[in-house]
Amino acid sequence: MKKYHEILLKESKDLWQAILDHPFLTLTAKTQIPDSTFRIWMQQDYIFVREAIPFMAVLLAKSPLPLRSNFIQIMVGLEKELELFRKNAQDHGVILENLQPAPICHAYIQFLMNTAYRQSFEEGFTVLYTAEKVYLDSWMQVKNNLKGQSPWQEFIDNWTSEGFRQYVDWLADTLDQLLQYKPERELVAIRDLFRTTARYEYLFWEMAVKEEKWVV
Ligand code: MP5
Repeated sequence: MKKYHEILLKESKDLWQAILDHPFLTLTAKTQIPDSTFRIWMQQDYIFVREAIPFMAVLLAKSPLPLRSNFIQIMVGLEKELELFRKNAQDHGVILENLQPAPICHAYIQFLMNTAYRQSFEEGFTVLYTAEKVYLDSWMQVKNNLKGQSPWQEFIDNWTSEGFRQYVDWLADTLDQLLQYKPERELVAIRDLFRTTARYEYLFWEMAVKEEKWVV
């Protein structure tokens, strides 16, 4: 079986390295990330995870029968993850009520929903795989370079757990199966979605570090 996920990753090596080298991750690993920066990420990622649930629901509606139960489990996992955000928000005095998505978070969510609603299941699944793979690799990068004790340890643990790694491995295998026998025309669209998703992921870290806001 052709390992499409490896081909996609190889083609975007430059972009992947830029994500892993992003100051948000290097500063978090050095425990030098300003609290204000991490809080912005937390608030925006809370919105992102919350809105990932309807994204998954649309994918579930389009999914082949054998994958339905996986999507149900994924959605339950997201609800638990929101709980992790709420607990840490309370511990660190971060407000999660009445949040507004910053421009990049807003655009990324629109992109997720648009892909899920308007494009094929395989295309939506590609976006899902890419986003989860970025989080696994990004937080592994933090974990592997961590100096001392992080105040944000629970987030590091969440996306570097054995369970999360197995989930991302499953996404990679399933993506490979879904893409077998696809015509070249569709693979072009898949490549484009993979890269666009990774680019949004880069900008998501950037948004937190630069404190990106709507201008007016
Ligand atoms: C994920 C996330 C991982 N939480 N935020 C962004 C911007 N990208 C990817 O998704 P999940 O569902 O939290 O594992």
